[in-house]
Amino acid sequence: MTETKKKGLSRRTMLGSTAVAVGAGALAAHKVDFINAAKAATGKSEVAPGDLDDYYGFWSSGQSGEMRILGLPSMRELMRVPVFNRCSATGWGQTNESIKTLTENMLPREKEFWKNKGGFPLNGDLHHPHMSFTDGTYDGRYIFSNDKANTRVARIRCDIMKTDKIISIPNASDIHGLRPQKYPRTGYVFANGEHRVPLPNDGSILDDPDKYHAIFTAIDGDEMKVAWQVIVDGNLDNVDADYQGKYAVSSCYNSEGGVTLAEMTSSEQDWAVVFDIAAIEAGVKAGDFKTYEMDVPVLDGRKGSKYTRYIPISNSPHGVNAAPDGHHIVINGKLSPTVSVLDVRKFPDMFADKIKPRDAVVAEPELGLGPLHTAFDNKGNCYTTLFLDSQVAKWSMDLAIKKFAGEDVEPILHKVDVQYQPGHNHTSMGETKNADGKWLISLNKFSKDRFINVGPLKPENEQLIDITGDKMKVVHDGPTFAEPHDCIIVDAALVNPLQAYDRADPMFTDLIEMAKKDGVDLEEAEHVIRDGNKVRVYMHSVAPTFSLEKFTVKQGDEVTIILTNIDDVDDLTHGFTLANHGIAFEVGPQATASATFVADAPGVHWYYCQWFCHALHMEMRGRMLVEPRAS
Ligand code: RUQ
Ligand code: CUA
Repeated sequence: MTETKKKGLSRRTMLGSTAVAVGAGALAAHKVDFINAAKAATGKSEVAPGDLDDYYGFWSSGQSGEMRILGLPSMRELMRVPVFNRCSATGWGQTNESIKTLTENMLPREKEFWKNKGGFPLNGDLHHPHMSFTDGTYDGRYIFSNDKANTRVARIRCDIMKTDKIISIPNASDIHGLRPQKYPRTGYVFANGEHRVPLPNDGSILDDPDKYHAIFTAIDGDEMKVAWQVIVDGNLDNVDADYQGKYAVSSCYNSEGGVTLAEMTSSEQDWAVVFDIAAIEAGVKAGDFKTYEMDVPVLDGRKGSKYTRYIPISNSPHGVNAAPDGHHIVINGKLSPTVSVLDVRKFPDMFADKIKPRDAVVAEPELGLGPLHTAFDNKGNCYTTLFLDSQVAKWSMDLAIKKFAGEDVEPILHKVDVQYQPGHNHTSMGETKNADGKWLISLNKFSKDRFINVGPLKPENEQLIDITGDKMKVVHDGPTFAEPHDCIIVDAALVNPLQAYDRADPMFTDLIEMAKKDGVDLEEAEHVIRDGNKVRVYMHSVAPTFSLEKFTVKQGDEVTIILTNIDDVDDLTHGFTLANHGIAFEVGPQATASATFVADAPGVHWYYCQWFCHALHMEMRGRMLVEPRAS
């Protein structure tokens, strides 16, 4: 573990042993109960108060724009990580540091577009959170996720569970499917531009859908820069990568090239598109591309291209899921009751034109109505959500392949009812080579009658299913707010977040630079620096005080508050709320955060700490005195 974690005094210990000394007695008695409570003799999914979960669940939140962290198997919601949304609690979208993350990689046209609309989009539609991989399994570095609403991809650091990069994807429209490269490492993050738009989309082409394109993007996950893009036929939906690091596969609907629902679903046949990564990289090297926005190489991967192959699949396939056996990729039929299984070992021959694309299909079991996504255990079994049937089907990969080859066998092993209409599902470690076959989550789009009525807008329902036996067993209902499309379930041992920030964290680099120029040391800070009508107020927090009890500015000054939390105890977060100015942000132990505003209103304005930190938390406050403008 890190230095900080070792040296940091545990707040649990602090509250348990030295509570009186820090004046938090009442708080302590309450919290001590949590320590090492004996495991109650309950069902496997129940985690007794004080006991810890075995897995981290990283949950998307759809149109809420954030990522959520759950503990499994308890299904307790542990944290919300703001990404594409604004967050009133943490100040995400308001601190200078978060605004930098939200805006630094916008495209020039977006900067122009958002200039008079607050500077950046306030919403997001986060569908697919996936962890970075090394050698086919999770490595605990990052979570990557898409924003379908504003064509962006974000990266969340797993050491601090904060978003550190957001990039806009040029040339594409509405990033939907997203998956990291599994081998040798991430590496690339593959992102599907779902909707077809003109290229360039600058108004020169409008109601001429024949000239619209969907774009497949490979992002360099270390640099968070677009590496290359490929034009495809049809609309891209979901994507996954193989376990060899050679191919990515996307589901691709609307082979018709239509723009209305009737047009898009008229053909009986769509595709899985396979991208040959080495061939594309060679194409980039050889200069076989055009550029549109941002000098990103855009290769032509439409039908007939050497960079892609189009495998015919029944109408409108949806989820793409690589099995932990390393060889099979399942394409989920959606409008067809079947899933199609591709064998990646056939891809080299397919690209060499020795076999037809369709020959890469090695199984196509009929599972039920509306197959959307498939998850896997460690015994060769697959679990597919059936949206229309409101069921999960468990089936055997091996038997499905045998049946496709003509043997008289039944691949479906069991079906379980879920409540209701599942979209994604996910097994513990199931998108890695270390699938462990313990838990399955079914993310159901409707909860209907499962909970007491909360008005016309209902929660969704996420069900935990025990898959250790022959038959699946639903063991828990978990209501959620809009709209966890997708999740991953990660062995808790692989994720090791810090207890406090490292003062050398790159997040603070700009602030350290600024303080240096002002001749201020952030940790010692109690300084008000005037620079024309710009005022920089440096202070620190140590429970239960701010180092500045008051500061004075003039009406009309542009004020920047720079707050450093010098407390070094875990779970000792402070906050800064400036009353009647819309300013509020979190500052974690050993962190610095800043926010800038104009002091327009003469008078006395209190600032206070809004994160409960101490028995005297309510007293942690100070005054901003604003002198009226001389008239
Ligand atoms: S997709 S319900 Cu946005 Cu993940 Cu399949
Ligand atoms: Cu500091 Cu509450």
